[in-house]
Amino acid sequence: MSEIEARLTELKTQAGDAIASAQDLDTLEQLRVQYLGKKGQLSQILRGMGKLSAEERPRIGAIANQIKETIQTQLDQSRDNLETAQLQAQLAAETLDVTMPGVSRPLGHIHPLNSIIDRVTEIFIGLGYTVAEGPEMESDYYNFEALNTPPDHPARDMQDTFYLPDGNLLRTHTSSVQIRYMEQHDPPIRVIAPGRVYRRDTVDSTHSAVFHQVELLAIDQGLTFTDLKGTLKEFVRQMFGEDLPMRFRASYFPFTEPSAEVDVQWQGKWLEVLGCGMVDPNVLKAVGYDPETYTGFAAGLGVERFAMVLHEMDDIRRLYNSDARFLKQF
Ligand code: 2NM
Repeated sequence: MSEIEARLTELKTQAGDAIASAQDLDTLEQLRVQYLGKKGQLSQILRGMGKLSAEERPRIGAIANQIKETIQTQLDQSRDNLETAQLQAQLAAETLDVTMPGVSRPLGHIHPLNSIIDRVTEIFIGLGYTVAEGPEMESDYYNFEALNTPPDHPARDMQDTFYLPDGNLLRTHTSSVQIRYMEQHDPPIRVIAPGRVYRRDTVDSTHSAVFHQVELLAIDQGLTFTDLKGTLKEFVRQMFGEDLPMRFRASYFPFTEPSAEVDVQWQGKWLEVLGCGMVDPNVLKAVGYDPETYTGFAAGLGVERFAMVLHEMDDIRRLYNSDARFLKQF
């Protein structure tokens, strides 16, 4: 074996060992330059080829080429392996545990009372009504006097109404809003007044000193009790999703004449759901409407009562406890 052939064989062994033990891509690149680079060891050995005889030169050339290819193949393979290992290591380091419970960010929830108010409001907006609001602290005038409620009426009693030290009071119904609205608008009007109202009731499973009402009012020429019945019938149909049997029982409110209470037959039972009537001429006069020209009807419903009936709740106080486990059901 010629000296050059021995050096080539030695190079092949050395390169193979070095490449096999390379641990990273940078080392591998250094080895490539060291062995196969322009000034690398293989080139250096081949520079001595000039001294070879004409017969030896092709044979040694072939061996050199083969060694070059072998080293190149080893470099390629090692690079593949190292790249794969690097990727595996990166993936392992970045692993996400997709079974880990997430951080829960619960959404807020519409309170069942507000969702009833929203539904009632939507129905009356569909019937052409406007929504009006007014103060919860009211004067005696808007809460009682303008509503034809005589000074000796039991509702005006200290026992039934929260009076404030300055002579004002907490409104006992949203009819006060209707009075304010009528003062500001000429007929015809159609308006609803949803809101919070106050009464000095002893709290139990069906009573609360603070509760919510929606009252409706329509004033126009020629409105009759039949218009009232038709309006309430359509409201009940939309609210309960079907035509339920209804009955009107004669009743009394200071601000309506005649007055009635409305019962609806729901799941076999008669439930009282509304109070209503034709607006008393004295109320129309109080806001400057001519009762000879205009008539109107009004009705009021208790929001808590609707919530309890529709959701089969047994205790009104659940609506005020702010226990999300209960409230989020509705
Ligand atoms: C009810 C029952 C009957 C009512 C009357 C008025 C007003 F302002 F026009 F006089 N607003 N709401 C009314 C009538 C309310 O609630 C049970």
